This record gives sequence, C-alpha cells and structure tokens, in this order.
Amino acid sequence: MDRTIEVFYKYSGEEADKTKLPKDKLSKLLEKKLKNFLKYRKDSEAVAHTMRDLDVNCDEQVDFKELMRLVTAITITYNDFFDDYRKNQGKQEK
Ligand SMILES: [Ca+2]
Repeated sequence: MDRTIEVFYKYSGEEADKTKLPKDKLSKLLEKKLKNFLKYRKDSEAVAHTMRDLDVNCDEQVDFKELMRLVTAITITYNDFFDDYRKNQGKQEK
C-alpha cells in the first residue's frame, strides 16, 4: 500500500493539483508500472478507455480513490488467476 501511494504521488506531484493525474500522467504511470495491464487491453485506445473507466466524476483527471479502483480490480484478477492455478496444481498431484 505504501508503494502504491508513493507511486501515485510521484506522478501527480508534478501537477498544479498534486492530488490528481491528468491523462498524460496516467498514461506514463500505466506504461511504467502496469505494462502487463496495457498488454492485456489489446485495443489501441487502452489508456483513453482506462481513463474513461476510472474518471468517475468526469473531471478528466484521476485521483487516488479513482486509481484504487484499477489497483483493486487488477489485484482481484491476479488472485483469481493464482486461485485457479493452485486448484489445478492440486488436481495434478492427486
Ligand atoms: Ca476524476
């Protein structure tokens, strides 16, 4: 959690409003920290779609709470993946 907060403010800290990420900063954050997420979203508009998905209040910026929706969704997806993996490993050992 500390790392998530640190990364968010690293990118937002260069903005006039240091609590929000405009689209270009969200794009940089995703490219540097969530490369696999962008690979998963194979459409060429991945960043624009992600911005629209996250920007709940439609101010064309992503605040920390809005970004956490993405972090939570990715964490749940990873958990589901590893849960399925563990279940399949158990089947193979029997
Ligand atoms: Ca917003």
